[in-house]
Amino acid sequence: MGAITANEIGGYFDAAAETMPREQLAELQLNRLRDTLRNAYDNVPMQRTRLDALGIAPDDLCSIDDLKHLPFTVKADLRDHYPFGMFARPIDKLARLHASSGTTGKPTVVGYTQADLDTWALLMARTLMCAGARPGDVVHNAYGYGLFTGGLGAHYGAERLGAVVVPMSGGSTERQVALIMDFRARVLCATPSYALAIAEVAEAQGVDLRKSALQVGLFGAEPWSQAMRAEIEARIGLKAIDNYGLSEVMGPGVACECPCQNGLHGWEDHFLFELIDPETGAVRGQDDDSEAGELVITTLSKQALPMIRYRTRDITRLERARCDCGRTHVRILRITGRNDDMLIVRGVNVYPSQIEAVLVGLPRLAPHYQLVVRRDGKLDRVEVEVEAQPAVAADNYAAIAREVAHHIKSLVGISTEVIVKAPGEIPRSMGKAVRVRDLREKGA
Ligand code: DLL
Repeated sequence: MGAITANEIGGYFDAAAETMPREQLAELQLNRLRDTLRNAYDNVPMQRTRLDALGIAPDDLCSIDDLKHLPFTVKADLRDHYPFGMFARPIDKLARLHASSGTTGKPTVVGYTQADLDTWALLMARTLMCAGARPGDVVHNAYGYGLFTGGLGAHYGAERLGAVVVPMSGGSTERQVALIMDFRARVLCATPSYALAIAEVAEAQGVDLRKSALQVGLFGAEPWSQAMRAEIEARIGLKAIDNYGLSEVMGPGVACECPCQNGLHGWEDHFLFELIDPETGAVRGQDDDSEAGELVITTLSKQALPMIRYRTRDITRLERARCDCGRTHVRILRITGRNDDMLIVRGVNVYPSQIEAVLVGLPRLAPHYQLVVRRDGKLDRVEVEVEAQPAVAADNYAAIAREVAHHIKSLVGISTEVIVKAPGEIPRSMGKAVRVRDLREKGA
């Protein structure tokens, strides 16, 4: 893509908020944090019990720095108080519920008042504009609609921006390609893995998406590497923008890159971001932001589900220097992965995205892969299944596999068994891609 134009950078949805001087932002945050704590204390029995046990009253809060004395909230708290026990409003005061798929145990349920939905739409409109979308754009929304927050989150944000939203959801990929072309979509919202699946189907149909009207892609909901970004940008011919969020604190619209693509602006007038040491829970000071840690988020404006120091399990770094786009909010650097997805292979900690960074872009491989984790006695063993490009003869698969294993060993530092598969053999995702098949529990 070409150089960043002034128009791309200069587009603020909410200039006063996005470029607010830091001192003013700090004052706003403290006031909102007090209100949030009061809301949680008065209306969520579990939060009141926790704060009482620590001898903390909402009015004790003197500065944002006091945040570190507040207790963490974790995913298990939502499960333990399933379905509505963490809500600060009675169910008849809510306007919507969303829930995680809950692969293990009960799903986590999140609720919104109408005011929460309005804030969400506003922040998602801000996010879309930050990414480069503009009022009047056709926004092709391929995030899944339903209990997942991606589809409806992007939908209402696009409407609030004044864009024209095409509510596609995931699936019917051939139809997606046809409508992107026919409706002249300028913006594509999807998980990065699904964007790639759309590109692949388009190529198989002989459609060149690089000649479509698409210019901006808002991709998120799963970890993806810089290599994957380059691949998507080259194949679809758009600027691939990373956006981050999670249902427990809202959904998409928590943080988004601007066209500078150097970190995701976290909307600090509505959320507080901290980094902690995932082992000890100790807060990293602002001087240690360059060291990776677990992201902890506190909501500042949510009514139905105020979240105090929610441990996201997401590993990242923070950048506080001001961005060239003029926004003053902290930048969250690319999420390396989730703490739960970290593999420990012979003592080496590895995230799937590090392996992705090696695989994607290798000339004879397609950017589709899965990691299979097994246990050999006490040691974890990782098999890397990756697809060959269609032009590669099957006779070469074994030699390519040896070469790729060598690359992974030298760049990531772990020994893996690489299995090169024929085109189409790795399952394609319509939403969040399954990158790891963990067979350890099953004793395989
Ligand atoms: O994935 C919300 C979302 C929808 C974000 C659409 C962006 C776009 P959950 O299903 O609750 O919510 O999953 C949240 O997904 O804790 C991260 O582990 C991961 N995740 C989300 N965005 C990114 C990203 C939505 N840009 C969980 N990079 C989070 C890496 C991401 N991981």
